[in-house]
Amino acid sequence: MSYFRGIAVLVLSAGANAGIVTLGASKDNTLYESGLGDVSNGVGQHCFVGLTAEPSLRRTVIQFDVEGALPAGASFVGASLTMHMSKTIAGVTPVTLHRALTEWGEGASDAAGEEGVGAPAEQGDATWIYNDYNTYYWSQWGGDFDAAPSAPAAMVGDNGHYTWGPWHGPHEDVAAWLDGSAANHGWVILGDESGGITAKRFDTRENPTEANRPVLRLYYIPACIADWNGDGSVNTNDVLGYLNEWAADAPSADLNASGNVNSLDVVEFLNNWAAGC
Ligand SMILES: [Ca+2]
Ligand SMILES: [Ca+2]
Ligand SMILES: [Ca+2]
Repeated sequence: MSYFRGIAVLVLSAGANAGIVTLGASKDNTLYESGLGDVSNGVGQHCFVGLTAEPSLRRTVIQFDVEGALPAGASFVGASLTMHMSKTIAGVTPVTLHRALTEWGEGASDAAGEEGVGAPAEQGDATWIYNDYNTYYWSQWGGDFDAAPSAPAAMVGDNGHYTWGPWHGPHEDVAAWLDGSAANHGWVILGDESGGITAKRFDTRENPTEANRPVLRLYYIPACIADWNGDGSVNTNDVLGYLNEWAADAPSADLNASGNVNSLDVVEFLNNWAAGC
C-alpha cells in the first residue's frame, strides 16, 4: 500500500488538484480588546488570537468567498483551513474556529512593527466593539459568534503552518455557506482565553509571503468521476489526478463515502473510469 502511494505521489499530472479548490481569504482582521473599540489592523500582515501578557484579548475574524467556488454538479465532501503562525511566547495552546453571526469589515488600518497593539481603526474596520467602525456595533463586545467551536481545536505550538481538518464530510459551516442556507460571515478564531499568556500571531492575506497566507481548501467529487480533471475527456490523466489525491489522503478520494481513504476507493474510481461519463 505505502509503495503504491509513493508511486502515485511521483506521477504528478495536470489534473493533480482536480478534486480540490484552494481559496485565499477574502478578508481578515483582528479584534483588539479595547473599551473604546478604536483599534484594528485591516490591511496588516498579521492577525492575533489569545491573551497577551497585559493581559488583553485578541480575536481574529476571517472570511472566504466559497459561493460558486465548486464546479457545476460537484459534491462537496470535505474542507480544511490552514494558517501560518509566525510569533508567540506562549506554549502549545488550543485555537478554535467559531462561526461568525454578523457581517464585519476590513478597513485601511495598518499596524506598525510586530502589530501586537494594532492601529487606529479606520472607516469600516472590525474592532472589539464595532463590526463596522464607527457606524455599527457588534451585539456582543468581542464579536458575535457561535459559542460552540465549529471544529476540534488545533493545538498551536511553535512557528509553522497549522491546519484545522481536513474534515472528511461536508463541514457544516462551509456546506451552509455553499448552499446559501446560512449567511457567510466567516469565522471568529479564538485562542485559549481562560488565563495565562496564550497569544499567537498568525499571518494574514496581506502577508508578503504568499505561502504563509490563510488557505481554505474545499474537497469535492466531480459530477462525472471518470473525467476527474473535468477537461471533457476520459483518459489516463484522470487516473493520475485521482491517485494523487488518494495518495494525499484527501477527502475527495473517499469515493465510497466510508470516512476513510483506502484501496476500495481506487476500485470505485476505476469502475467509474471504465464506465466513462
Ligand atoms: Ca486583512
Ligand atoms: Ca479528463
Ligand atoms: Ca473510502
